[in-house]
Amino acid sequence: MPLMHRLLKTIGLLVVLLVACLSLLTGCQSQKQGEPPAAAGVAGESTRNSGSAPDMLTSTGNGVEHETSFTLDELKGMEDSLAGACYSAVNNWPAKKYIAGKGVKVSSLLQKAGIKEDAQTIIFRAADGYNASFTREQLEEKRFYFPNLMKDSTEGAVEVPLILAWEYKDDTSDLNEVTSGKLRLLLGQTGLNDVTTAAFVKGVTTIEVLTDPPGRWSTVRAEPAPGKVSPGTEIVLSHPEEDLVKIYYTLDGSEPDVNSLLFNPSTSYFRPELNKPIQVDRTVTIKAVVIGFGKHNSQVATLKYEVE
Ligand SMILES: Nc1nc2c(c(=O)[nH]1)N[C@H]1C(S)=C(S)[C@@H](COP(=O)(O)O)O[C@H]1N2
Ligand SMILES: [Mo]
Repeated sequence: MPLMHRLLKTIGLLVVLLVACLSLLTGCQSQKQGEPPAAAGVAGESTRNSGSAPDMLTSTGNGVEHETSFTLDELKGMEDSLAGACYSAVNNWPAKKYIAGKGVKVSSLLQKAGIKEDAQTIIFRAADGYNASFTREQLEEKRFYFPNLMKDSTEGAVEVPLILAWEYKDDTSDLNEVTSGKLRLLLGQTGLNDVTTAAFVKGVTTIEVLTDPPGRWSTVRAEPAPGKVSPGTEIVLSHPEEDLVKIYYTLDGSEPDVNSLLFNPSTSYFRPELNKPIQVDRTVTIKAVVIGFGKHNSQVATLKYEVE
């Protein structure tokens, strides 16, 4: 029956169109990892980036088989490697925010450059001299978008890839609002307390991949030193590079990690008053670890305070 046939075809087409429209409207959460981003935002680009030399992104260093350089247009053409996602982030103020962005997956770029098995340190360098350094583990570990970051809940967490984004927007979780800009590194959080914004390098020009060992953050310092203390003693944890690292600790004897209590939510130059001493009223063991981009986690310090 040709009429029936045509009717079914029309309905089928309508359904496809409807699904396409819906997926555009719902933005971030519906966009699957690895799915090429929709074309929204591309239109305004020629006016925003007019005149300047083509942006190049170079992957180099003794940790790759061959140096690779790509123009922005070449990056945009890597259809199998594109991704669009929302990112949750916490900064050193400390404030929380969302960033939506579209770009190319860092893992794909490193593959194209032939990242070596013994590559250990990856540095993202920007034109202004700013850079962010990662251990290989930090680059490859699972990172998430926490849609309920503002409610301090991990509910609905979505794993998101590291990308170099050419379209993005701060303070939104709506992928439809992104606009063109210089290549920016976007990454997810390993936990709700993971302070990541310093690693959101703007204007990335070079990815340097090195076989050099990244080293390990030194162990946390504690003042007063562990031992017998009077009730109400305030323990201050510190680190020689305290503005580059976060100190996480537990009071229940468990191993500290990025999901533990955060001793220094602020850097020393923002709101140091938020980095509160730990008051000890009864015998307690503080276990503390130092975590920061570019080096392996410190050894865990086990600090036992006996209250007499
Ligand atoms: N190229 C470059 N990228 C950079 C920085 C910088 O100084 N230069 N500052 C970083 C820091 S410390 C933060 S907190 C964020 C600030 O991003 P925002 O301006 O979008 O808030 O960018 C990061 N990326
Ligand atoms: Mo920052």
